[in-house]
Amino acid sequence: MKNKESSVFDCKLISLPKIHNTSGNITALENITSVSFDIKRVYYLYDVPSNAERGGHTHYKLEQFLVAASGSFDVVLADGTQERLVSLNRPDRALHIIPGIWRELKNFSGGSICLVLASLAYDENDYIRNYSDFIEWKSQR
Ligand code: T46
Repeated sequence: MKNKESSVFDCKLISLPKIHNTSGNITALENITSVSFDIKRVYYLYDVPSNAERGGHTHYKLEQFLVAASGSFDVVLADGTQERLVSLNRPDRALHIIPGIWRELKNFSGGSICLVLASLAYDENDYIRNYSDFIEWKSQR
């Protein structure tokens, strides 16, 4: 599927493996077995004020797994036609965001951490940060 044609419903919630122990749990993620793309970059959002909003952009090529490693937050996905709200609140669940999807992150709980596994190195040229530009680009199918 071309990124211009991607839909919010192509973004899936993925159950991550959890090794349970009475003294605490472990989730280990490896390329291929748990993540459907090669992980080229890991970053995380933290110390986010509860009234702050992150995101507000789309990516031409980047794929990501978003995980609430701690706490919770909401992700609003848009594809130019439909919107979808996904709440993340478990470290053993990931939201797979495919290319060509607008995302906004909000309602961060205190102490929350948004862990991101990404398929590419950072490249500002991979972003569309203006919503009107995004809508125009999506409409050029
Ligand atoms: C996404 C959400 C969930 C870098 O220099 N390297 C990096 O790897 C990243 C991610 C950011 N930056 C710089 C670029 C900006 O000057 O850090 C600054 C803040 O980045 P941005 O405004 O893109 O942050 P968010 O939280 O809005 O978005 C980030 C990711 O950029 C994005 O891919 O999906 O987290």
